[in-house]
This record gives sequence, structure tokens and C-alpha cells, in this order.
Amino acid sequence: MRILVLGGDGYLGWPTAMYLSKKGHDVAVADNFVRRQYDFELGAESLVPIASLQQRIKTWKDVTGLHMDLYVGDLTDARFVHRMVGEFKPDTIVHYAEQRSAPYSMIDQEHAVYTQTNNVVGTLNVIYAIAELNPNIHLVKLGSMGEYGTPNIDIEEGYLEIEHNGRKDILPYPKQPGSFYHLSKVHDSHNILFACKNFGLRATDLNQGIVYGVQTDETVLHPDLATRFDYDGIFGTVLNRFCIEAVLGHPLTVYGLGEQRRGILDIRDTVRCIEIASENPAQAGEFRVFNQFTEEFSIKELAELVAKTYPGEAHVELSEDPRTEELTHYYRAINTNLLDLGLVPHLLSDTLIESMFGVIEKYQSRVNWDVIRTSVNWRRTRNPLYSNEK
Ligand code: NAD
Ligand code: USQ
Repeated sequence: MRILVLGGDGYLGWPTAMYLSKKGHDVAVADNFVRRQYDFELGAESLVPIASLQQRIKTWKDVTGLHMDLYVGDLTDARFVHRMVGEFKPDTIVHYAEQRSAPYSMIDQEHAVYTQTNNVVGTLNVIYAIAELNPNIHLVKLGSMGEYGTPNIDIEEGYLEIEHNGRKDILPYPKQPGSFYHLSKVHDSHNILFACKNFGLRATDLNQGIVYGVQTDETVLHPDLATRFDYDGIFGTVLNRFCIEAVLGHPLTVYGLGEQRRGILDIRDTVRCIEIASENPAQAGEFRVFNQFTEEFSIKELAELVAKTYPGEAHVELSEDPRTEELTHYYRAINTNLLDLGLVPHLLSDTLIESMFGVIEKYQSRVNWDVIRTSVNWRRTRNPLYSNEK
């Protein structure tokens, strides 16, 4: 299969590109490197040093003999997207290329507008390139479990059967997300659903939970092949952060009561899920939705698990939640579609957490302590870091 990975320089895009390449697919990666730019803006950096995308591709060729094509450009540039899709002629497009941090989208108005413009316009350009050039291309789009929010009923995979005034229908599952970032994913989902109906596109929306881990079978082959590992209060995700905080001797920063429940998965399962979705494409005209996570935990359970596993002292700290989210809530989400197609999950085991401690210890001197705590509060419309109103 010819597979184009959009966002191929990112935390998940790069390991996915290597995994698919190793599995025998012809892979191209595309990126505009804006994720590296956010690091400059925030004064943060990946804990693990990362090579340039050009160097990664060169080392991949040296180590495995496998070639990857590279497209450098911005998905919000419609001509770039059209040219790339027309030239590479993919069977599948894996779309990771979005601004993916909820806190970044809540910094202030400018960051909310940027996030929604980047994500929604980029995805629309991908939709149009597929519709015009080859509607047979399967779009595998990364969505988010956070699109659903935390309703007081079970979360189904994309659709809900509803009976109303004696009539029944199967309708898109209601979405109540908790940030302008998560809302951008909801807008994408609606746009893709409409494009499937209107242009006959085939698409899979992967509502992914929070990913943890830093190594895959491919990233460990050479230091140049490592993927990024974020720990800062804006881009670092919760379990990765807790592991880093434990090693540093920083309190494990649980927001609120830590009773928020979330779906999580190992980075090695992310790449496998993409393979499964790509090799089992949606039908023409079908907007298929998979909930992509393997286990559910409360945030406090995750912190306690990390504290228990870390061989040294680790202290769990509860602090006021800077986000607008339910502090205590019902949570049960269905995730059978990927399991039915053959996913065998890596469950969160002490071994994985311990292996993360090893990587973190190696690079802990690179940490900037000033960016560990989050500076973003959901309820403020302006961020003191970005305005002169201190
Ligand atoms: P990331 O920020 O590390 O990677 C995204 C990549 O896309 C970056 O390299 C960035 O430069 C690129 N990009 C962004 N906008 C672009 C544009 N307009 N044109 C070209 N390239 C652009 O993020 P990630 O953690 O790898 O996440 C990838 C995707 O998976 C995102 O869509 C995210 O929403 C989704 N996701 C991530 C997680 C997680 O825990 N990391 C969980 C669920 C869903
Ligand atoms: N949290 C803490 N302490 C921290 C960091 C986070 O208690 O130090 C809490 C947050 O309040 C939240 C939960 O942990 O309740 C998850 O936060 P997160 O930053 O790990 O994840 P989130 O903002 O939801 O976003 C991440 C990715 C995003 C993806 C999403 C999947 O950045 O791209 O879409 O996970 S999901 O959560 O399923 O929507």
C-alpha cells in the first residue's frame, strides 16, 4: 500500500511512518515543523533529543535500506496538499497533522483561533484533494476520545441508537468536548462525515485516548530515530508527565481530585491501530468511527501507580484544576472495533513504566523546570505570559 503520513515529524507520526515502512508499505511523510516552532514559543523542548526529519529519513534508509518520501509544507496551503496527493498517489492518508494540545488552544483568543483554523482548514484541504484527485483514497484521521466529553451514559463508537417520539434512528454520538482543541476535532469529524456522504469518500475517525510511552521497536534502532517526548505543562500528556516528575523528584501534579477518568494506550498500540485501520479500509461513502484506547484509569490511579512503581520517593500532589472539566463523573466507553480487527493491547505494566524511567534518567539534565507547571487556566481569556497585563 502507498501510505502518506501527515504530521510525520511528530510524537506519533514518526514512529507510525517507520512501523508502516518496515511492514512493507511505501511511505511518505509530510510536515511543516510547526510543532518544533511551538517549542521555541514556549521555551520547552522534547526531553529526548530528536534529529531533523531529513536526518531521520536518511538514518532510516541507512539502518533498514528502506526509502521514505518527504513533503515539507503546510496543510492549510491547499495547493501544497493538492500537489502532494497528486504526486505521491496514496492509497491511504493517515492524518496526524494538527495542533494537538488542549492547553495550547486555551492560552488566549489567538491560540484558540490558530488551533481551529490550522486543524479545520488543513483537514478540509485534505478532504478536497481526495475528492478531486481520487475519492477511493482511505482517510485515516486522528480524532480524540475527548470529543465525547464525559456524559452520564456509556460512550459508543461514534454512533448512538436513539428512540424519540416512537421513531428510531442511529445518529452521531453527541459531542461535549472540554477545550477549543477538542472542539476542532469535533468540527473535523462533522466535516468528514459530510464529505463521505457528499463526495462518497471513505474515512475512519480514530477517537484516540491519551498515549503514553516513548519507545517502539523502530525508535530504538538508532538515536536519530527517537521520537519526541514532551513533559511541559502545555504539551506533556499526563502519564508521560507523571513519570518524568517522579524521576525529577517533582510532585506528581494531579489536577482537581484526580477522579477524572480517561482512556489511555501505549504508543506501540497506536502504530498497530493505524496499521489495522489502513489494512481494513472503510467502504466508499462510509464514515467509520473507532474508539482507540485500551484501558481506563482515573488520573489519581495513574499517579499512584507511577509513585508505587518508582524506586525512589514520589509524592502525589492535588491542586486546583486549571481546566473546566467534571471533577467526578461516570465513565464507560466501548472500544471493541479495533479489538475485533485483531488488536492485542500492551497493557500498562510495571515493566513499561520502569523502561520509561530509564530513558528519563538518561536525559533528565535537559529539563527546564520553569515549564513543568502549567501556565494555562481555562477560565482566563488572556494569559499573563502573552499580554502586558500582569
Ligand atoms: P505532534 O504535535 O507531536 O505531531 C503533529 C505533527 O503535525 C507535528 O509534527 C506538526 O509539526 C505537524 N503539523 C501540525 N499542523 C500542521 C500543518 N498545518 N501542516 C503540516 N504539518 C502540521 O502530535 P502527536 O502527539 O503526534 O499527535 C498526532 C495526532 O494524534 C494529533 O492529531 C492529535 O490530536 C492526535 N492524538 C494524540 C494523542 C496523544 O496523546 N499524543 C492522543 C489522541 C489523539
Ligand atoms: N492532568 C493532570 N495533571 C497533569 C496533566 C493533566 O491532572 O499534569 C489531567 C487533566 O486535567 C485531564 C487529564 O489529565 O483531565 C488528561 O490531560 P492530558 O493533558 O494528558 O490530555 P488531554 O488534554 O486530554 O490531551 C491529550 C492529547 C490530545 C488528545 C487527548 C486524548 O494532548 O492530543 O486528543 O489526549 S483524550 O484525552 O482522550 O481526548
